[in-house]
Amino acid sequence: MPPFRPPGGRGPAETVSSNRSDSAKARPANGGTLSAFDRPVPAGVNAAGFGSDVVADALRAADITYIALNPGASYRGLHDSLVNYLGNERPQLLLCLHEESAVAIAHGYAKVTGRAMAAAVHSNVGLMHATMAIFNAWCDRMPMVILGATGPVDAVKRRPWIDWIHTARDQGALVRGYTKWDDQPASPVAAREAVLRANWIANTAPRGPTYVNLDAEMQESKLTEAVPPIEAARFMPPVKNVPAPDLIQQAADILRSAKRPVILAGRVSRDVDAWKARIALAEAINARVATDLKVAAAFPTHHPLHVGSPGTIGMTSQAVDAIREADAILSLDWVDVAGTLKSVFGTAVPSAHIVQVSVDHHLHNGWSMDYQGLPPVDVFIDCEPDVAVPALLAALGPHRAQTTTEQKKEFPKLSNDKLTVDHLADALRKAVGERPTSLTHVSLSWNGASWVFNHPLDYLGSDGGGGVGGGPGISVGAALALKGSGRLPVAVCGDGDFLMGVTALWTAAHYRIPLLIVVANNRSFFNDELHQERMARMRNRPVENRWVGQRISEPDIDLAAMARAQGAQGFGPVTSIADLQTTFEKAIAAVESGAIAVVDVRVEPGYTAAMTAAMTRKSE
Ligand SMILES: Cc1ncc(C[n+]2csc(CCOP(=O)(O)OP(=O)(O)O)c2C)c(N)n1
Ligand SMILES: [Mg+2]
Repeated sequence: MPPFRPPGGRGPAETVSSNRSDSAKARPANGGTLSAFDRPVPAGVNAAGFGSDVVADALRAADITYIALNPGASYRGLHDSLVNYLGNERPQLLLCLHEESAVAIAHGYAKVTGRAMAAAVHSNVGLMHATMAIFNAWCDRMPMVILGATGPVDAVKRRPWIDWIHTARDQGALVRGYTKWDDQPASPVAAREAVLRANWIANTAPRGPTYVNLDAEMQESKLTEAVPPIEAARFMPPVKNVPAPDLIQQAADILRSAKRPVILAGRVSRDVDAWKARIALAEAINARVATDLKVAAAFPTHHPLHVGSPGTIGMTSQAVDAIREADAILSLDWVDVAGTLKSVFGTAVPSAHIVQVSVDHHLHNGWSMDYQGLPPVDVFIDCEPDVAVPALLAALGPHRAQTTTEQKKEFPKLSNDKLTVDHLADALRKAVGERPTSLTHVSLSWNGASWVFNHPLDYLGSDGGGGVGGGPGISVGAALALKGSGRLPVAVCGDGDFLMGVTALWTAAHYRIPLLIVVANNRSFFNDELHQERMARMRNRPVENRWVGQRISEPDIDLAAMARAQGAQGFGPVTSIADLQTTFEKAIAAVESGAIAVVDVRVEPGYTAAMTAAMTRKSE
């Protein structure tokens, strides 16, 4: 096969070829519209001449569209190759003001597309900045290729002082506990293989971040001989796990004979056909379905079979009751089956038959406990839910969709005359109206009953790792992937989350990535006020001191000004319920004209009853 040439492009003599670019273009949401930004003058380079040119070719062949980065001398060779050899296209650099937002942007992009983009972070220090965001992506099982650099590994080549402090013997050790794979290749050809492997492993379920650490000397070295081209796609074959037929049959038998089955709809894809198949399965067996705000939309929340409303911590009483009464439970890669059962049954083991569909165990390791407790499972199906659900439907045979008597859900009642997060959600819902909308992030104070999820892109899930500060960057990355899709990306961030990740906004402003960020600003790290309240109650100490070391006031921070300072449009602070909807309408108009807009809404502190109850548990 001849080497791939970009259509109408300059087409340097690449050292890898790819036949995968056409399929990439066919994806509906991949943000492929930033080509007008940051155009370098043509460098006239048309053949790989340096080690990092080979790495750049490999990134293009791996179909990496964007590299979110914060720059550094450790990868100045690669940076030059991306700009002057590949012309800053496929992949295109996205400048970020902090490594944490570079990685978060890659995370958000993967949440929409299901595919890895790259993030580049400088030596040990950039990687140190990136770590929390990498952990978030790991816990969220989102693919990305992280490029790093070190060295020169050969001490003789190091500049005094700075190259020494920025060289580490085992830099990958910083992130090995929460990446799927890492490598430090010693030659351009080995680096090419490492990039293809990193991309392949990241995109293969269970997905997650991978890290390739590029020796500065290897990048900057002149190629002494031509690198023989390879056909990249053959080194990244698609991997599919197929369920064992006898286990599917056993699971179908359990579900068919169950009187009160429950489906826990967890980590699933953004695919519309898979969404419909889950609905068909639930209707076929008349299963009640619970969903979870920790992960993206998995089932229509206003379907009669959906129980309660989704939450992040703590479930609604309807979901708890359904699980308590269940005689069969089907987990579609639910994030925490053991914890959910514990919150319903305590230490007792439920008598319901439990079917688990998951590939997650393939990446559990000894460093991170994010794999959660070990649940009792009667039938374990080792594949992704998207594959298992149609197989289960087929094994169930012909069936008639059953009707259900469950009541239609209502939005939260707005009894309080103080401005709460429920008021915020109510006005936002009305301002958004009929527009297709993707909630890219929600605050801890968000009430899952406030919104209808009716499409797999309606909600994209949480930060994954509970690392506060991920919301803005993840939302910028998701908005990048949604750009041009006709969907309105909307993030609802806590003020603590917003403030920690606020510089991600500049990247959206610079590349004209439309996004609405609403800050549920309770002027506090309120989550932890509840924890201090709990401590005070347990120790019989004054509860009224719970705010000390938690409140973000005196001075109040002008969040809209922080947005404006970076080229975003800032609205608020909104302090009255009456102003909410009109302010959101103005902000949405700004977003629809291509801007990133931020609305600061001053809300009363408070969480849902289910969340508060789950958080303030007694220590056991
Ligand atoms: C990086 C990081 N630091 C601290 C915490 C502990 N923590 C959990 S929630 C929270 C408060 C977040 O504040 P905000 O985003 O304003 O949400 P609120 O609880 O006020 O609704 C904190 C500090 C964390 N999870 N991650
Ligand atoms: Mg807060």
